[in-house]
Amino acid sequence: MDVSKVLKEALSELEKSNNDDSIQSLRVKYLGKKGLITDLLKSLKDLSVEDKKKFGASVNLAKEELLKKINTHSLEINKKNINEKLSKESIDITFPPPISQLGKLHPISKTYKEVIDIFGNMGFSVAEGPDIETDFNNFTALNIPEDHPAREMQDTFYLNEKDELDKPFVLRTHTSPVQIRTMMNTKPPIKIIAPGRTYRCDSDSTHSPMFHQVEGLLINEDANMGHLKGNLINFCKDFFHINDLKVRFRPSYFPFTEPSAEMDIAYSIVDNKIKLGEGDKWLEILGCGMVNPKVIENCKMDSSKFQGYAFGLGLDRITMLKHGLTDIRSFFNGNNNWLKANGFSLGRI
Ligand code: FA5
Repeated sequence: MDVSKVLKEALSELEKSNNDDSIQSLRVKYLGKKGLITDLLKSLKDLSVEDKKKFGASVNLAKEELLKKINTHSLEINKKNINEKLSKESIDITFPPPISQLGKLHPISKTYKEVIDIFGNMGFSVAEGPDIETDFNNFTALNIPEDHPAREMQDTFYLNEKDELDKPFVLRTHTSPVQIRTMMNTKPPIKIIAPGRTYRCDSDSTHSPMFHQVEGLLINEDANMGHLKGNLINFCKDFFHINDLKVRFRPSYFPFTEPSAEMDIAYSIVDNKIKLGEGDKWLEILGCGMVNPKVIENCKMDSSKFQGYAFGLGLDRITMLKHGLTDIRSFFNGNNNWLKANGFSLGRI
């Protein structure tokens, strides 16, 4: 039988095969157990030694060539078919997803944005500080020396690593260390807010080990308590959307402000729900005061020339109040159904 004729036929059939199945059938037809080329090899046994050598070599060459061509053709066809499939299946990443699959904005993210917008409109810019702080920035520079009872009230998490003063790093207990960082690095006038994560060893329905605060700091030559109160009252009216919001400032104590106060907003319970802004009950939302001259001096500024005010408010708490949410832990347990029910549509921010 003519080997080159069989090979020619096989190669021409291969040329026309355009999918895996037809290539596989061709392989069986020529190289399978009962294939045409295999038959040629089987016929060797009837030949003389001399012919066996010659014919055997030519059949083996044909077999090798066909096998090689089948493999190359198969790879090419696969590549071509995949590319065709991909071009048909291409995804338009600019195409909006169905409304039902849109994500929701977390209530705290919404508060974050609103707080920045409202204070931004009052001329405050945003400053940032790290979650892992030095003992000096978080406590000492804020006039909370070692063994001061105020450290007890803000018990927190310490790292094994130590800072350059040989004190362990601490997860910041409030955003107030951003006051120190800003005063150390900026010349007055200073007018910043610093929103961010904070940490304490607390956990119940109104206290979370990780929560959020926003710090405010204003330093110039003539700031006074009246400016502080005015700005905070305006903020609350804007944030809670209540024009005649009833508030009060209650004397308090923070080592880093003097005098210090806490701001409460009035509320009442109507039909088992909190009604904000009026009534005879009070909810604390923030701490504030005039920056203690000792803190100004700790930051290498002249306290006989510069003065200012600071405040720190709990973002999680005002979010709960505004949206009637009762358990702070629900913010952080990653429950997607909760977020679907309590999050905000991205179109409405
Ligand atoms: C402070 O943290 C002061 N640094 C605030 C301050 C800044 C006063 C500048 C004066 C000048 P306080 O510990 O009260 O203060 O916390 C402020 C607010 O953080 C609280 O009113 C509350 O809303 C919130 N807060 C405190 N602990 C938690 C907690 N574990 N979980 C959720 N919110 C908390």
